[in-house]
Amino acid sequence: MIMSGRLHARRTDGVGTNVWVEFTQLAADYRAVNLGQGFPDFSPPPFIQEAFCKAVGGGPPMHQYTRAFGHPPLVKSLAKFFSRIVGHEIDPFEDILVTVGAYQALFCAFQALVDEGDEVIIVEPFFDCYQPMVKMAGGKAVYVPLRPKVEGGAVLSSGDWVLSAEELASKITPHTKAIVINTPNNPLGKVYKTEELQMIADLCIRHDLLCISDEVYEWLTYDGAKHVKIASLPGMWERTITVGSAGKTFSATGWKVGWAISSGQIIKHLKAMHQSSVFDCATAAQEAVAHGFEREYQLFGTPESYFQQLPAMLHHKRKKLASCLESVGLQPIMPEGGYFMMADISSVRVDLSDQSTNDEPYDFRFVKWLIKEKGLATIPVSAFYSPEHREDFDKYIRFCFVKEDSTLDAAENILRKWSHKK
Ligand code: IK2
Repeated sequence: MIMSGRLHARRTDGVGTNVWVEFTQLAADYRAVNLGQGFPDFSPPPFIQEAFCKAVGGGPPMHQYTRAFGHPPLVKSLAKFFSRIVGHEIDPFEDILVTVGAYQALFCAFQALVDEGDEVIIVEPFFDCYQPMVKMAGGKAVYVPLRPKVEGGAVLSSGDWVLSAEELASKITPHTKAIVINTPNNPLGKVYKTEELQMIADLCIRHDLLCISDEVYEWLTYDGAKHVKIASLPGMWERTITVGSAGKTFSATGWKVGWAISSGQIIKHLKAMHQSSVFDCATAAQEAVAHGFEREYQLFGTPESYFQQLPAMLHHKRKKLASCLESVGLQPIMPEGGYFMMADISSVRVDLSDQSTNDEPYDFRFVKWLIKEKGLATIPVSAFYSPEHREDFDKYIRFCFVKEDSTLDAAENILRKWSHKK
């Protein structure tokens, strides 16, 4: 019999099942209409599917290992594309690491940059993997919430959630290594304005901090909101790690192609983590994504660009979901960007006493009830908060609107039936 202490490393303590594992399984078990996990249930655009098929038919090299840190055509097209946006000449071979989705880019960043005892400031709500990744790197996560500025009325837009410069500055200590932001934000949909990014940049520069900027939804902004890269602000290129995802960019989340872009001085450390973990990513998928970026480079700013077409399509889906939620009395927070919409459930009266897990946050119990009793899957928003702030934000649930209209209609039917019975 092996002693239990020998069956695991301490860095895994407290890193249990995450919300995706639990709620994706529950949605499948109950065959729920799934507005939970953030993936499109429609196909990627034909040009990227064709690029993938062409890559697969492209002969032996497409089926073998490629360069460990990124397939050359892909790093070249990413460098060409993003140099224009960041306003800095990006070196394809020094400044970019291609990863297994944005997830692995984040993992490499935390492993490569956070030392034992370092503090990492995370803005809440945050994509939930940041916290265990900081912990596994030996660091300490320190949280600062975006707060709704309530001026005599309901919070109607993600733009109403703001970060206090004083509160953020108060979290910085001599141990602080980095600030993590996510814009457009998952789950809130906030798109940081230039002034807000400048405030964060000023603190990073003043205190010599790194910035990890998760920008996987960078092309998805609505109603005139503009995505700005913090790496493009003066003095930020050399201290920002920008994380991106082909999955979100081309509606192909299952391809799991992502990247980290920064100065070569930083990327070389992420490369060390990558080569010692996965080493290499799937060649054909990278080849297809390279074609996608080449196409988008040519069409940039035109109506044919997918980076214009996708947000235009999602704009309608977002409106459709918002009016459905409003009509059944769930107040949505209109997202300025991204895949998701949060809705306030505090006015909904539901008897959750049957939920056996009373020690869980209210929104967890509510979402389980919604899946089991009504057949509709969403995600509890307190999963995107630290344990210390979870209770303050357990009256929201998150809906993904990047779904076929028929899926949104099915969700609407469920909500309408339920609201008539209430
Ligand atoms: N960063 C953010 C902010 C993400 O939202 C994701 C993907 N999350 O989607 C699941 C959900 O919220 O329902 C990632 C990183 C990871 O991206 P990738 O799929 O490229 O690894």
